[in-house]
Amino acid sequence: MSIQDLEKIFQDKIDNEIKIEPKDWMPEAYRKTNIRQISQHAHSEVVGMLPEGNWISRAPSLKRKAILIAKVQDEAGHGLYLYSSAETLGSSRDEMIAHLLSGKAKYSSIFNYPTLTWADMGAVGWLVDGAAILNQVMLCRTSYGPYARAMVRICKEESFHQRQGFESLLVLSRGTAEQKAMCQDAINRWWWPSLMMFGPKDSESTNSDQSMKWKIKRKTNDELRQQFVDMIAEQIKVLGMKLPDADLKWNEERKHYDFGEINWDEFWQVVKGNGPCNKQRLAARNKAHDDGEWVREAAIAYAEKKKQPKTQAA
Ligand code: BYC
Repeated sequence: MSIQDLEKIFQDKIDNEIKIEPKDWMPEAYRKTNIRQISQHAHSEVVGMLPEGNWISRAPSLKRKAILIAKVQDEAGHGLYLYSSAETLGSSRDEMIAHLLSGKAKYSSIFNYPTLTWADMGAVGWLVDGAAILNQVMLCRTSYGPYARAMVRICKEESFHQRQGFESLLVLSRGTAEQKAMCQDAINRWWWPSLMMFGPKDSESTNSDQSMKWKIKRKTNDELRQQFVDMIAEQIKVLGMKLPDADLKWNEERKHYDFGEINWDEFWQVVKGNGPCNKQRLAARNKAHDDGEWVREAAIAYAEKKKQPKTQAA
């Protein structure tokens, strides 16, 4: 079959909502884009454990501690499903992890900000997981089968994450003056970085056009960002707090909230490795990898032993 025939069969499947599976023919660029996006997503889950892990030992009660541990464990699980999904495209896990550890691979900008107070755990759950889930609900319908199926389970867990974040902030918002101030301060610091999670404006998004044609993405960065602003602008009223944007205003004509300009210089600085915690995050991942060397060695030795005939192994 000619390459044109193969491309036609591939695009017809996409147009007819048939998932692309690992053994199907696919254009090299489709394979590469999926490996890039899925591995970045996996790295984001794994690095995302760090800012929250920071508060496990300081959670204010046993209940909050148990919830936070469960959430951080969920993120590890998400990373593992996603690495497995990227592996079905021919990329090895060792290679993906090596790119993360060397700083070559990207991961979400949001995890390069520090978690300074307990209220940040609520703000991360509500805003960061809230932004993540809008993007991820769309990815449940992405065209690559193993990625779409991984996202279904991830979304179920993420919705619990977002709700627990909101509930935690709700408690603070009804607490003492000091707790209220802590809640507002966390919202002030996490709002703009959360909006950046959706990626650059559509006009600056290098991958969007092709990814939309291949139905890897179903909504553009700006569409999802607007959906997020509309959702949060309503939810904040329940908290009785304010979003730190003087330009946030309902636009009756558009039937959407207008909002202020994002600081794109800050976004690109963070993406390039110059955010407040980029170096700290990579150092923590490298240390965890080095400290885990003995586990990998033991697992390989055990696997080798299992391969030997029984008499020899004994
Ligand atoms: N940060 O052409 P564009 C979570 C890069 S974790 C850093 O629009 P695309 C959680 C982009 O990679 C959930 N880099 O790209 C975990 C591209 O560079 P390359 C994380 C960014 O891929 C723990 C360039 O900018 N979610 O839920 O079409 C605790 C141009 O952008 C960012 C995912 O990973 C960014 N924010 O669209 C709590 C979702 N934005 O690769 C919570 C999966 C853009 O060409 N990913 N860049 O060198 C996606 O849906 C898409 O990759 C994006 C970007 C919407 C993020």
